Amino acid sequence: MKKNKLSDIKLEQLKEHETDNSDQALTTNQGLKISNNQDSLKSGERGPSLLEDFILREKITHFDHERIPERIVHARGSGAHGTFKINKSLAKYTKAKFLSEEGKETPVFVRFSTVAGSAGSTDLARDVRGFAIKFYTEEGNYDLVGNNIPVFFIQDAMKFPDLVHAVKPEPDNAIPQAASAHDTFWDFISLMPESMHMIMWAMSDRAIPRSYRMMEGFGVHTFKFINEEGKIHFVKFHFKPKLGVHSVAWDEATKISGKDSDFHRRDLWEAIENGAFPEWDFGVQIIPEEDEHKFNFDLLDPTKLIPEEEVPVELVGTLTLNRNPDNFFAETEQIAFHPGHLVPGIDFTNDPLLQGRLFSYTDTQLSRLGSSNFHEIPINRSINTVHNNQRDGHMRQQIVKGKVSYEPNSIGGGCPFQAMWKDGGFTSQEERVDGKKIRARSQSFVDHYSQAKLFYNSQSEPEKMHLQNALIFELSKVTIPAIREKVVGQLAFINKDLAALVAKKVGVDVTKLKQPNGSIPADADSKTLQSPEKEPSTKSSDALSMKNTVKNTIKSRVIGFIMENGVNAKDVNTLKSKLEKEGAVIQVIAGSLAPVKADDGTTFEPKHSLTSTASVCFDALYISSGKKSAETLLNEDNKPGALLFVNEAYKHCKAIYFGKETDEIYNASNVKSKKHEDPAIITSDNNNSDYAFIKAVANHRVWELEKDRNNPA
Ligand code: HDD
Repeated sequence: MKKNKLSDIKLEQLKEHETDNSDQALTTNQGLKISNNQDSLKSGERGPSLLEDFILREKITHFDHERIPERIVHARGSGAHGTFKINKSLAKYTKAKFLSEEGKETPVFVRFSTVAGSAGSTDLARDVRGFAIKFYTEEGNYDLVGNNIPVFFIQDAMKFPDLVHAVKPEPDNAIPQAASAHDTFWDFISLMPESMHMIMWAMSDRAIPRSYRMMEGFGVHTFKFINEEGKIHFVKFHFKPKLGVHSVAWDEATKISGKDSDFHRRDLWEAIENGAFPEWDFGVQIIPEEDEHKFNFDLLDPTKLIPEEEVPVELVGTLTLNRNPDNFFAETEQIAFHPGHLVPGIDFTNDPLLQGRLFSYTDTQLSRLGSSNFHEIPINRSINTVHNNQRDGHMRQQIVKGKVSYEPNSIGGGCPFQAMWKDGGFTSQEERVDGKKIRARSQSFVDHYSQAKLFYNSQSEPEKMHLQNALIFELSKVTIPAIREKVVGQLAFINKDLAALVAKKVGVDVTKLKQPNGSIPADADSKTLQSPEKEPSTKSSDALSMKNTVKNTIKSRVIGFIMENGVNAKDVNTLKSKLEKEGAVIQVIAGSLAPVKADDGTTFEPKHSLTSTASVCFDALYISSGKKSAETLLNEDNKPGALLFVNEAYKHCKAIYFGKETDEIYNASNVKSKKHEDPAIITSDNNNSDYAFIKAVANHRVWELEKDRNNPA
């Protein structure tokens, strides 16, 4: 990594706090060397411990206080350091230096998260993912606290505690963990029509990503850019992963949760350790101030996105993650984000969800991190020195010299002094606010289904099927029939076929369906459930379907090479080096962890045995060439494991490459595709089979063939 100056400053700042224990004696917190860390101080060998044992007391006391409250939402997460580079200046729109000086690199820390689960919950929950970025700019910290979904469930922060209470484990028995598939969540949703757009996203494949590295990031709200002249543009922030947007199947997600519940955390960590640095293109949708009311929705409404067909995303920067944290707690856990951490040139809007967030984030850090001095924790410190008159408080670190802690002052020569706008002083954007004090929702926010329709209409057939199945799964866990009915009633406003399909599976009689407004349609077949609501201005948007994502790389994809003794070393090594050249990660899987003896006397070291892992943990499989290897994989010991691998990978539409002389495995498996007809099933007699395999892995999955392969694995 080529370090620029700002990255160096952040690195040095963190380094000051690093401790290396190599060659060091154990000490107490006071620096006293400890000679015995095994036994407490006792009155006689078999006697009681002594209160005066300050070493034992210190150790136990510190241990007793190790835990801090987990985040009320987004408790489960993983983070990494990196850089943000602006490739095309945005000076026309914003005076923010990190966005306006072309080529400038800014150090960042990014934390990804799930929302509902506890800190120890599975990574593969069906959930929204947090995508929070702290930019350590020379003008102070700028935080973009976004998600992998561009809209939100609710329009006003007033409803946030209700939403979170509804999705979290139910209060009487604390069930279920990290899941929205339960009564209280769907009860709330059924009564909140504004949530339906986000529900479409949350039930789509976006909620079960293959990797944090393969998700989009969105600022969600509309923000304001202000340039040197004080001119305003509205802006939406986007991050598009260079590896494309990819997901797993729900069946895989549930199995990965059992096999490796740290799947996303491990994936991010290993990719960075292996030098496969995750990258995103940074893009903006810019709307001139005078166009604020040009849309058929309100820009302040966080349940709406701006279709890329209406305002294209201009790609202007690159986000790269290139360094794992040294200490999870010190960095990933203690990082404190806040949408109100701004720099000059960026301001918020009157979006009522964002306005409420501006209060919540500092407030939560006070109980989570325990002190108003949380900004002094190394990961939270800005790279420019903080100068102000705030003082004292728990765990104060800064030693501010002199007598003065007030302003104005003459004793301190008037310092620290106020900075003018032209000198980088932040000024809130002047805006005429002239209205009645009112506790109400704007009429311009009353359109709850049009963009839900846009999203559903934009999905490919397999994506629609996944979304339907997700709704069926979730609603089938709802025990109260009236809630299921109400949700189906909501779905009917989006798409009558979707509603009818879900209704059938969750035992809802559409003829008796209550409409959200409480009326029961007189002659209610699925046709009469059609919504009278507004139609979306854009009918379908390519950007909303993962079908149209990047599919030209196999970088960092994990490919399992299944093999046993007698494997064809030449074939394995040739394919391995071709795949590695493209950036893929190869892991050998065998009947046991014993080295595999190849046909030429060389050996391969298995990373896994057939029983220690499962196909759900891999992107693609190679059934390694070699008759003897194939026969051994089908012996009594290995057969169930080997076939389960192949059958599950097939069911999940992954690329499988049958090497030479492995026909027996092909024939014994559930693979029904005719040779050469299925782009994901490669056999050694395919034309240019190695290349065909690379192409199939890059395609991620053949979801369009999924319907035909729901055979038992
Ligand atoms: Fe929030 C954490 C994203 C609405 C209150 N939020 C949190 C995190 C992310 C988001 C990514 C985790 C940050 C981290 O990794 O530490 N939140 C969002 C988005 C929202 C949103 C994209 C809507 C567009 N949030 C929202 C509202 C409120 C909060 C309306 C309250 C009124 N969010 C919080 C919080 C959290 C938080 C309670 C918990 C831990 C934390 O802040 O530091 O303050």
